[in-house]
Amino acid sequence: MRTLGIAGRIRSVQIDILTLFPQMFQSPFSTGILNRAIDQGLVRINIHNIRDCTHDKHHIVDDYTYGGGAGMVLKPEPIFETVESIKPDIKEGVDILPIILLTPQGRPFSQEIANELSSYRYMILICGRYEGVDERVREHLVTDEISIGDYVLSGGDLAAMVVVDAVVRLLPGVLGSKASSMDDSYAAGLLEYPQYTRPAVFRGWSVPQVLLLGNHAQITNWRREQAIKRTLERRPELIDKASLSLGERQLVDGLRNCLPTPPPSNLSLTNTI
Ligand code: 6GU
Repeated sequence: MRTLGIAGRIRSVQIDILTLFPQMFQSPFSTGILNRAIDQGLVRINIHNIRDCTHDKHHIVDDYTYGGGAGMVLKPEPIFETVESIKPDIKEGVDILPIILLTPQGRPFSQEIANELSSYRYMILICGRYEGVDERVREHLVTDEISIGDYVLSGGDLAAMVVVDAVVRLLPGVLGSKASSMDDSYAAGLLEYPQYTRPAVFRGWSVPQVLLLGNHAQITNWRREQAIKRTLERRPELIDKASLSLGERQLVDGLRNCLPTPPPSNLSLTNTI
């Protein structure tokens, strides 16, 4: 589904987030680009406290794990009920509504998944917690599971914020055209080239001459070459998937032959400054 309506008018996107810690979302969603996107009505974000859909006196959301073992498990009822309370709000596309569980067991989040999600008008994000969520939520409620990397967080909340940030900045009208065209270079699968601002000489360190001469073709070439070199040095696994011209492929082959062998990964955090 496209987010652009008839005559290219921008339609807003609605994201509903289920969490046990609604207060965590306040600051990230009230600053910067996300805040502006919300103010401009380009995205509507509703935060739901899962605890509000409990019916017992103590508002219990978790329970012991069947079969024994450490850690509590999120109960299914409040999660199902919260999602069911949101659905009537969603007029069209309820049949293709993504309901995403944020969990370390999910598929690894990427720019590609952010692009894919940015084409939906509605989505529901469920923040799991690392001890676990009742498996029936996975089996009978969610349509997708996402992880933001191979490390363990105490809950899916921070992961949901990461996903929302990456998706919202792709929505039409959220970034100015300048910033979004910069994104194209990332979409090409390369790391960003080095950037400089004034002064031209800082503590004796000069900005590369090519950037000061104003020859735009040369600057474009230099930046592209720097982006390729940097990607090859830091993320060689990205290079094969990047969209490169024939000439650029030849440059890569040349660089591969003269690059020093990378240090063992346990040394890669040290630098030479
Ligand atoms: Cl989505 N949740 C948790 N708890 N830990 C994570 C994660 C998600 N992604 C990476 N680590």
